[in-house]
Amino acid sequence: MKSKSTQIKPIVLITGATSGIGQATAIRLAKDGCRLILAGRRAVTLKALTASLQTKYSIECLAVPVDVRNYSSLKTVFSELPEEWKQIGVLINNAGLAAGLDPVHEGSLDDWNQMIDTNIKGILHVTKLIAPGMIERGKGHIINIGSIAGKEVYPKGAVYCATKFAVEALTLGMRQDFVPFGVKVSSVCPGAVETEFSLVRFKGDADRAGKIYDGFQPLEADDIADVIQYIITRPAHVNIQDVLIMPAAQASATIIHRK
Ligand code: NDP
Ligand code: 8X3
Repeated sequence: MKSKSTQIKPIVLITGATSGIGQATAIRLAKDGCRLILAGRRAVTLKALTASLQTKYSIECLAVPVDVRNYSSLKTVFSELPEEWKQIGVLINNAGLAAGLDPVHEGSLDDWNQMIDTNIKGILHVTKLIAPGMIERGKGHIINIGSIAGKEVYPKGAVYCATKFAVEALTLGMRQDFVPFGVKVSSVCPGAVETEFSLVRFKGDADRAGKIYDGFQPLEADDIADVIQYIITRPAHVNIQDVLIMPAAQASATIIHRK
């Protein structure tokens, strides 16, 4: 039977491509022959990934070492892209993090600023720079990585959850703003995925991070890459608006069945 998926090979910009979901998505889309722009702060990791994807999959791939919190450096980097890289067809707003797990009265201002500036303002910064080209061309797709934490709040996670609730609102708002211009907007909202996420949240405490995934099988970054690939290969008239994807053993933000 003929597949209904669209065989497009767009230029795809992935933020947060140095690890986890972003990296898995880069690999998945490289296998599909997409041209990739990979962004993240760790320049060495980014360049190594870019080189390996170019060699392994014979694709064109550009490393863009940048911090999504810094609007002016993003503006410079994207305005200086070589002409042949400017027509970005798909933007995957994935860069994000949780910092700390504390009740609000014990939370750290630095953690709050980092989460708010990365998870909310980072998406806005990148979208503000990339969406106008899509609008001008009447075509494009933006995928925001939300979370179960953007649908349910859990104890000690108020600020991280607030940033992911904001991602939910931004996705809906962008969808409304961009629908007249033929630009699709989707969100993918995972439950627990085993990546560097918990190690970052607990500031390098590997024991504490590992315990998050004890006794059940979490999602893998590849599971999320699968969903992203599915979303961006739908026919032009289809927009997958929101996907909530959970480990089989996780029923809600707080209910995980551990053996
Ligand atoms: P990882 O920690 O493995 O990856 C996070 C990525 O974000 C890294 O590539 C990191 O790159 C990048 N990043 C963080 N801060 C910045 C910044 N200021 N500027 C640019 N890049 C940045 O975690 P995940 O892959 O799990 O996380 C990806 C997304 O998925 C996040 O938005 C997260 O909130 C979300 N998510 C994760 C879940 C999970 O359980 N793991 C579940 C639900 C959602 P670098 O350090 O090089 O800058
Ligand atoms: C990441 C999932 O539940 O740790 O967004 O917040 S959770």
